[in-house]
Amino acid sequence: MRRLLVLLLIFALLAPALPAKAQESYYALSFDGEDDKVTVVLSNTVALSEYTVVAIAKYRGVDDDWKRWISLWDDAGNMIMRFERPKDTNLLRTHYVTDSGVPIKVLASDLGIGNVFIAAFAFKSGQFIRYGVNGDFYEDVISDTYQANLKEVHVGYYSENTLKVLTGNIYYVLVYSRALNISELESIYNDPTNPPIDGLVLWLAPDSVDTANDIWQDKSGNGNDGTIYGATPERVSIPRLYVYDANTSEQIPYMNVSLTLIANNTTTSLIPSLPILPWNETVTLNISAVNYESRTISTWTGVDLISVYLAQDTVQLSVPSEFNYTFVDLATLNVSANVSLEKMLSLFHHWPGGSLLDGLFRLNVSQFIKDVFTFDISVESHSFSWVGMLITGIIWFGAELFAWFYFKNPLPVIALGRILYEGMSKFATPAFEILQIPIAGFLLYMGYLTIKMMFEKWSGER
Ligand SMILES: [Ca+2]
Repeated sequence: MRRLLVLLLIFALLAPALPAKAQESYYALSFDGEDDKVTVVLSNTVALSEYTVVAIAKYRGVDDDWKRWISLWDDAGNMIMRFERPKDTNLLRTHYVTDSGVPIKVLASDLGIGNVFIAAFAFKSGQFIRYGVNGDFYEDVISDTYQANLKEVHVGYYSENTLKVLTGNIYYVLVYSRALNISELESIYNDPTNPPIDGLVLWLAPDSVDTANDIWQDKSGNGNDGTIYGATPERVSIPRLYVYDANTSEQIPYMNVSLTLIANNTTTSLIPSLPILPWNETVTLNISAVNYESRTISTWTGVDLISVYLAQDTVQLSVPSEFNYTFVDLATLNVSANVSLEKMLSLFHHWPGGSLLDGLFRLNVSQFIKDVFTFDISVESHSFSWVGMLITGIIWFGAELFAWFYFKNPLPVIALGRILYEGMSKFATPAFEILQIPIAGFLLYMGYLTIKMMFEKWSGER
């Protein structure tokens, strides 16, 4: 009996974790640019001397009409604020009413067609406005005052008389009866699924579209549901995207991450904290982050979770442009980028002439040649010991293999070998210290063998 209870207990603990949670039913509201709209009439009028409006949307096209796609209205039928796209542009602007007029604030000058963006505008009477797009938020001090009684929020259009319907999609709307601070706006950008709830008046989200009843349900708890007139719910997939540092496994903040969808030779940017994707399709995504190498992945959008590990940018060594190779990427050679190149190369400076090795090892060939020809042999030849010669030889050999391995082409290798040969002969010929002659001979023979091997490989004899 006790054993059965223990089994039941184990099962009860495990059971909730066993079935994979299916993605919610997410919908985007698509507006046709003509007569589609979603109207929210507040269950209770809200007195505002400050407020915040946040929306996630996308322009599907540009047209020659002004599109006032979110607007707040008071109980006397006057506009309080609006988001709009001026005709023939990708601009995002806000008009907000004050006692001294209706100032305009440009939030973004080019949002691009098809890019999903998050827009925010906050007003506090007589104090400031805060605004921004996609995680970058700003504050302006203002002296304008205004107080209103919020009654209606129009989503996708302006007013019954002047529709000005968006050609695009709206995914998400928040309205607050207070001016959120910048860190709160950032927190919404980093996780739109958990916005601050203090002062929240309206919250329309992709998981609150009631397609059966044409209602966009309000998740704020205030019962301010929107009524859908004509706007088409389009099913979308919204997996969670987590982007990690490949070395530390720590999550990279969304503020530093860029996400783009690649389809039909076009790229559109998405919000990494809320990747709104086509429903149940296989898509190609590019994920990049500041100081990380980007990755392109292909994934089915029906998954709950996409985890991506990004490698930190590696040390990049420049080689002369005449080789037509811009970068040698250490990561390609599986050289750990954690080794401090500076520290390693500084060791060479213990030997006279070590700066030559330094330049050589960085593949800074032009600096190397300069060093070679400006090296004052009469002063330094005796102190340029055979140890330095030997190290130079080893590095010569290593550099040639290195170049061969990377370029898979003998030309840069031969060029490098030639440069090294010239450099070595500069030291070997005028300095008649007895040890330097056989060492120089050995190095030249080794270089000859290396280049011969490259030729054989090139001609297919190896
Ligand atoms: Ca319509």
